[in-house]
Amino acid sequence: MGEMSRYCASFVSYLLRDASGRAFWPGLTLVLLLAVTPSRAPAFEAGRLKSPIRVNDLEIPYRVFAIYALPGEVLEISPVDSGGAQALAVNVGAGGHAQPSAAGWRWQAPSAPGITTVDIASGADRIELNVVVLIPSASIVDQHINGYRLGAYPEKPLNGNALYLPPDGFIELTKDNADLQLSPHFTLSQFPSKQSGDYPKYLVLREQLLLKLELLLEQVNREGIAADTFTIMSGYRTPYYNAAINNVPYSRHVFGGAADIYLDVSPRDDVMDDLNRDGRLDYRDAQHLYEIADRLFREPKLAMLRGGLGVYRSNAVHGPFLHVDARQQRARWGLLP
Ligand SMILES: [Ca+2]
Ligand SMILES: [Ca+2]
Repeated sequence: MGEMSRYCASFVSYLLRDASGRAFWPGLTLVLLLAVTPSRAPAFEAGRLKSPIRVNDLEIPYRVFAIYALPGEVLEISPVDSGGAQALAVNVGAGGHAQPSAAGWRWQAPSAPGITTVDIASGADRIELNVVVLIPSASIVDQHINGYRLGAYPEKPLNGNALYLPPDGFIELTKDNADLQLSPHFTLSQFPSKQSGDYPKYLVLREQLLLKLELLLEQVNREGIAADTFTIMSGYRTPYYNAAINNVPYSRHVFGGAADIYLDVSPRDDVMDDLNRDGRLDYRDAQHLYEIADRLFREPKLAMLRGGLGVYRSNAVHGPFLHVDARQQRARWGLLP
């Protein structure tokens, strides 16, 4: 027995017996209480602002968030509650410029691709806005950017919907920026296409997808499942990789608007946890996640994020998972409960 366990054993024995060696009931009660009190995971911290800010049309309720801009693009940054430019103090970030506008600030992105952090103070809130300045699509040569294979986007958008237009620009993912925080609980490293190939990698992401994932993660925690992120089994897919796995060309994954996710905390073993606590790991656990998501995105105030949800069972190469996407219209498919 080690020094520490000897000490613990004699401490327990001291609590259980009084000086004359008889049972000591208050001590026994204390030992029992310590034994049955579950150890608590730290409470989930959603990372929300007291008052959200708006960047163009996007409402951002988080203290850290990434948005995407082309070189030199101008963004309108304003408080959601009134107050205009006076309500926000904007530290423009390397290479950025800002000037007051009617609603808040007009911020102009640097002319070179890269990442610049705009620090914004709004009352007692501090917001870290990570602006990723994209590599313009004009850099695509023969379906590659900088040697990374993209493949070809469909030439015409699906049903004329602008959400299905080829991207204007791409995020450059390097070893150095992989830990970039996209939102309070997700980093850039979780989203690239799963194809082989070294850094730099290139991808696109839609801000609405990160808003959806954050809202769902918060709700999952509210319903008693402690988790600080989802595992992103598949986030962005290049058209090349998407075709290689025989998926439909207009998949939301190739437009950066979809993620196939599962929750893997206990045990952390690269597959979904037994979320419905029936002692089995199967598609019903993906259905459990679906039910939380579907209930959440039915809320009228989240109508903009109702989008797509699909439930998938396990197969030879993956466990059960939930597909989440940020298309505009509601779509539900797969093994629905
Ligand atoms: Ca697991
Ligand atoms: Ca289960």
